[in-house]
Amino acid sequence: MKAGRNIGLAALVIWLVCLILPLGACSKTDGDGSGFKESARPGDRAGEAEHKAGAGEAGHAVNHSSGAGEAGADGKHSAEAAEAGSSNSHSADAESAGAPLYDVDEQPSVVFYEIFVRSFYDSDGDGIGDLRGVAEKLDYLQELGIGGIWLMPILESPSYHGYDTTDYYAINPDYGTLEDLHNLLAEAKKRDIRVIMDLVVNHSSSQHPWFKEALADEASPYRSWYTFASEQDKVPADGAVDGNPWHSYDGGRYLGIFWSGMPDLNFDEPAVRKEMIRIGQYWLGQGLDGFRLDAAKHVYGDFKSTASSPEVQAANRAWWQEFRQGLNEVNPDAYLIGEVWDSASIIAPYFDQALDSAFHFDLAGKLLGAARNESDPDLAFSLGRIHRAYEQSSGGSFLDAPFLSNHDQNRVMSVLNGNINHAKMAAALLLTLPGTPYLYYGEEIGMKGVKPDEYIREPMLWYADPAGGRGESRWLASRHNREAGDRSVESQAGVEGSLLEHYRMLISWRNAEPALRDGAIGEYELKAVKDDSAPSDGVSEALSAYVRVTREERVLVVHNLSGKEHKAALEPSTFYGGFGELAHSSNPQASVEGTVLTLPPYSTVIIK
Ligand SMILES: [Ca+2]
Ligand SMILES: [Ca+2]
Repeated sequence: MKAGRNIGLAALVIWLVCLILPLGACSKTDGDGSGFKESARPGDRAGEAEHKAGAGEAGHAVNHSSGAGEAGADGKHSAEAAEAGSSNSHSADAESAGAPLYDVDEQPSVVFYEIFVRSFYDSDGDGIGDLRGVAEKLDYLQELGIGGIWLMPILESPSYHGYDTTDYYAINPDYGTLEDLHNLLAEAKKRDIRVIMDLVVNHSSSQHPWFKEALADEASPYRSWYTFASEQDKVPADGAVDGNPWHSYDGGRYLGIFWSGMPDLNFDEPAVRKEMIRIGQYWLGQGLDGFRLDAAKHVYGDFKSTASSPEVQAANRAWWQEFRQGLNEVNPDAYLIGEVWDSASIIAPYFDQALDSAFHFDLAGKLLGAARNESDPDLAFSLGRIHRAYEQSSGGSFLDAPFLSNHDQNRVMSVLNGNINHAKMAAALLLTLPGTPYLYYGEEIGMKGVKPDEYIREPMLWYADPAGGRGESRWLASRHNREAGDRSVESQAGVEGSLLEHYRMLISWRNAEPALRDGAIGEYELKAVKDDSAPSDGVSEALSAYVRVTREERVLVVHNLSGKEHKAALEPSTFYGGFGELAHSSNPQASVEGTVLTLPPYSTVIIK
């Protein structure tokens, strides 16, 4: 059932080359016979290839692609296969066998919400957000339509952010107790909200007893848990993260690629691997649903010159596979999402029996750029290509994880210069894509934030009054959101046209439409409107259209990213058939009359 399982070697090579080339190098607009225009994903390209080869019949393309898809990513093969009639799963066969209508790799999803606990909601009035506070705001998250929460680090740590752990078995007392976590997990479960937390295994805190012992005593069993060098040793100095990765102490140097306070753990030491698996098992045992794995590619990727080498990547993958296997003993359904801040070709191997999901960093910039430039990012083509790679690597079980920004990046509303229309369109793109979309707390109310890091992690604004109110965190004086005004939950909840209500609406569409929630992405070409009174010069670049498709259903998503009204003709797709029923619309002025779609400025529609 999986596309391209029998992919030809030549096609694989071309596909890999395309994957590492800059976007656009293999763009469908090239039309240069590279074969990529017809590269087959079930449900899109194959249908077109067939159509071109003259073998397509209306209503007959459904599920053809499995045959064409198996012929490989090389469109020429697909076309030949179709022309030769060798496509082996005609819809009639499929129907008689009770097979699905569309042969696609679904990505069952919920919308996740990233929370910096210190900034979210304070339950006990000490000014610091805490776990009881998160529990108190579960109703808010449920009303938003959220199905999962990612808690940034909650384990014991001396820093405000918590990415340097001093006790992997203890809750940070600022945030509460183990009982408070149990309470949060129980309340979340009642609302069908999953909870994962950050787990930081690449490094510990320099204050962790392991490291203190290793530093103090060269004979300590913990010495081999870290990496030491003498001042004279010749060691690579090109840290994978900016800055010198070696830190001097009075006995020599130690490796810490992020910061002197975060010494890297040595995963060639079997005791480290064993301990990290034990820690993962312990927290699953407490009821967590999985982990967000910090710095997943830096476990072995310590130096710039070697971090992307096949050897280092293979070592990373082997470690995460071992971790996954260990967790399976406690909960085979545990959800693992990794921070692999790299291109799709580096990410793909992590899906091989290791991670379930990985954040799509490249896509974040692309979505924000599309909203800002009011220009179609051609998502179906580029995502289709990447998802095929993930599908192969994972055997079909991967989940993409699109997002706009997170705790390491400037906030969406700042990147978009405060333009609420652009923020709405960025959200509309994000929330109509395959995979589990991740929101960053405060994004839904348009909070701003620019680095340094503290100031992209400012207290959540619950109240319109700049003086704040019960539960609002006071651990940091806001720099970018001081004047709450209309940038708060209180001022936007229930207010038509607010960013918060826009997010709620989009998530409610997603939760209501299986194709929008769980479907793969497919291409769809809008056509120019044929109208003698207004001779058309083609479809506007501001219109972005794609199909979302499960095995049983499909919907058409169309965005108008610009401030001008646009029209387009909806002609039946060879593969997906016709679309004509307006199921959801962000603007009541949007319409489908006959085959003519009219989209008001900055609007999104879902058409069946
Ligand atoms: Ca508190
Ligand atoms: Ca490392």
